[in-house]
Amino acid sequence: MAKTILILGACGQIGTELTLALRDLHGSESVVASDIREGDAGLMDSGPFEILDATNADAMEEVVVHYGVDEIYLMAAMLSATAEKFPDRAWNLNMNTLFNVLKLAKEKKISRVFWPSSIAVFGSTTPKENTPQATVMEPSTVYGISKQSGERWCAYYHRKFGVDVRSLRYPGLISWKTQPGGGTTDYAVEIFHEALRSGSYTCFLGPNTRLPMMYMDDAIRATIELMRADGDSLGVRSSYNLNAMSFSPAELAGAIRREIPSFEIAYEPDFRQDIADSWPSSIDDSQARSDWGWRPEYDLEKTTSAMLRELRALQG
Ligand code: AKB
Repeated sequence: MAKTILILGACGQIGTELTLALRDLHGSESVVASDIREGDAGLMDSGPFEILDATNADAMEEVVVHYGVDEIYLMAAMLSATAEKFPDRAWNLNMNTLFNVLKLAKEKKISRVFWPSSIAVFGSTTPKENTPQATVMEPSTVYGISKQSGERWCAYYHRKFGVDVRSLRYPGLISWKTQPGGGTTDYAVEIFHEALRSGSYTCFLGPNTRLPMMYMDDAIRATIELMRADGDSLGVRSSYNLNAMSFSPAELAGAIRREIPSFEIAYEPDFRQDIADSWPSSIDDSQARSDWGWRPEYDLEKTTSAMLRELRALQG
């Protein structure tokens, strides 16, 4: 029998594309999307959808039992910039949803869990270049603290109860289908929309702030490859470092200017600059490469061309 997958937070930036990719792979009826609000037509019309608050453990269990769910992808989260404004809500959402899912797995009501972590688990005392898989981790943001705690809980549930939980430390994600919301790396998506709309962009990070980034197609492929990997080969049950490229706002503006020579960028750093300054500039993902064969496909040039091409096509 085909397995049934539940996506929590299916209407967000990653959730939308992940749901569509998993429906392509496993068939529409096998992938149940859920969120606290409805998503775009592409998501709503392509398979089953449930309004579900992932902090509500009973409601989650009802959906799991009703559909006979085997695997959960928990994509609901409050990102770094918003979490600084609403620390209590961020902690509640980011932690309690994870506990709800891990508990279902511990009780053998589901068999596998995906939970996203982030480069935000690192802090200013972490080596900034080529940040290793295992290193000093002293996150300074509410979001980073919740992700680091979540990683420890994932490793604990795996070791103590045999829960098959798998996780990636996503860098900033660049996508054209759905906008991000409330992150520090969101500028790298906004800039493309503004380049095409107005020909200029004012960036909330300074010109030389280099951060790890990834095109969404790579992130979705990484997620699916990790979830299909042989569990015995996975040496990391907290969360894997994942790398594709690193660039600064000035470098991204330069790549856009190669296609739109008149594009202009200005800089007005705000509170998100401090968050970005505490994160790594580049990531060592050698363990993901050796354990389950991870290889990125999109660099800065390829990402820039794909984003401009797809957004232009959307505009018609
Ligand atoms: C954010 O900026 O908060 C996220 C992340 C790096 O996890 N995109």
